[in-house]
This record gives sequence, C-alpha cells and structure tokens, in this order.
Amino acid sequence: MKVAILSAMREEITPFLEKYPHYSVQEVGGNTYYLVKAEGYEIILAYSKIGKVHSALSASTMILHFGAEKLIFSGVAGGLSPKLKVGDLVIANKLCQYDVDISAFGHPLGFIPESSVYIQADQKLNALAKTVAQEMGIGLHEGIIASGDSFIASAEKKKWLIETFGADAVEMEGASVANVCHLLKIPFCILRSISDSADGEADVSFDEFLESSAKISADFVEAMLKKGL
Ligand code: 4EH
Repeated sequence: MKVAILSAMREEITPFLEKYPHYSVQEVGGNTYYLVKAEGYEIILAYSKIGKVHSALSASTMILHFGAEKLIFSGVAGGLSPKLKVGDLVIANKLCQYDVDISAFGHPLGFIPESSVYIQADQKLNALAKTVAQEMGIGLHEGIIASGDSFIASAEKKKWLIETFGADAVEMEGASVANVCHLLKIPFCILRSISDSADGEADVSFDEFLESSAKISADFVEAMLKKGL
C-alpha cells in the first residue's frame, strides 16, 4: 500500500527522513517528494511549505501523481483547549477553515457553498491512533482542529476560535489537506503535537518546542505504521 506522510515545515518531516534514510527524491511543483519502502509500505514523504494553498497542492500531488491511498499529516499545532499542553498529541475528529468568511451572504463563518464548515477525518485511522496511544500508555486528545493562513499568537483570537468553532487546536494546513482527501476519497488522519498555546507567548514557545514536538508526532506516526494502517 502507498501511504503519504505530509508535513508543512522541513522540521516536521526531518524526523521521518532520519528514520527512513534510504529514500529517492522527485521534484514536483516546487516541492521535493521522498519515496521510500519501510514498515511494509511504499511511503511518500514531503513537507509542503506553510499554509493551506501549499498543503493542498502537496496532498493533491501525493494522491494524484504518486498514487497515495492513505494520508497522515504529522506536525505541530497551537493548543486552544486548556487541556492541551506543550508536547501533547491531538488528532482531528473534524476540521474547519476559520478564515473563510462569506457571511455577507448570510452563510455561517467557515462555510463554502457545496461544501461544509467541518470535514470529518477517517474514523478507522483515528481508532487506530487511539489504540496505539492506549498500548503505548500515552495521552491522545481527539478534537476540532481549525486551520487558517495566520500564526495565532493572541488571547483574543484564541478565544474567538474556541467560541466560534469549538476548536481545540489551531494550525495552518490541516483543513485544506482534509478537503483534498475528502474530495478525492482518500482516508486521512491529521495528527499534531502541541508546540505553543496560541497566546502572547506563542512565538517564543513555538521556536523552543518545534523540533521536540515534531519528533513526538513523528514517533507516534511510526508506531501507527508498525501497528498497521
Ligand atoms: O506551518 C505553520 C507553522 C507556523 S508559521 C503552522 N504550524 C507551524 C502549526 C502551528 C500553528 N499555526 C497557527 C503551531 N502553532 C501555531 C499557531 N498558530 N499558534 C511559522 C513559524 N515559524 C517560522 C515560519 N513560519
């Protein structure tokens, strides 16, 4: 089976390239795709660059060009729920684009006609993640992930995301990847480890914990692959 592992930043995919160093590379559309046989899969690895447009292009390329049959996003996120601390793992049960606003026409925030505010993640992959977490004896939160093209670093914006979308974590790529996978009928799981709390100290926390949280997420994906997708 062909499995795509996608991240946004180089720091988020590096742990996988260190785990699986016998890859070949192929460039498509300004990104590098790393192809490797490991854990009984043909794995396609890439970092998309930051934001919803880049991540949508990479997810599409992994599926339509490289033939990925399942997709796992691995990376870091800002924690919104008070339950989420730096290093904690979160999977999305559903995702939304918090920066979509056509409310001038009476639509709810995040809604696009012929689409929906929230996109559901794959229940089987999420169930696998929960089983793996249980077996490893580690915590795994499941909740709503809100995505938009901004780094959130203020208490006011954080409060707005919680109140408007019921969001538990915020990042900049998950919802676009979810949309692509949903429309192309590819099961996906969006996994993130918390790097900051999306508040006034988010920038400092992010710089401090990007690498360690990215590694926590990558190690968890490795355990999921070993268990069997
Ligand atoms: O890919 C972007 C990165 C931040 S921007 C989204 N990622 C990290 C997740 C994330 C996040 N997103 C929104 C972690 N914390 C977040 C937050 N708000 N508080 C970036 C950061 N450093 C250098 C370049 N770009």
